[in-house]
Amino acid sequence: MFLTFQRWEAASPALQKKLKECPMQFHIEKMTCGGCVKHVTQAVATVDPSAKVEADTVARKITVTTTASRDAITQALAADGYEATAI
Ligand SMILES: [Cu+2]
Repeated sequence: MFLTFQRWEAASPALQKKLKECPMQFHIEKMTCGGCVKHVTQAVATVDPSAKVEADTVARKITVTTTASRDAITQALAADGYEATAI
């Protein structure tokens, strides 16, 4: 019983980190090619270097999995010339 509890405690911080990493989607009108995706990914990395970015240039959408806030991501993208709308 005690051992089980200890194991749960050990797993708990990792689980909490995972829960705080939220996927969020943005529409970026100007993101039309791989070059744009590179810029967008770099802009997101300035806020959270471990963020995951999945881009769809056809739908002009990105999915960002990050611990950063939606506002921080939007601001970083705007600063790089890519106006992003949270969807
Ligand atoms: Cu481009």
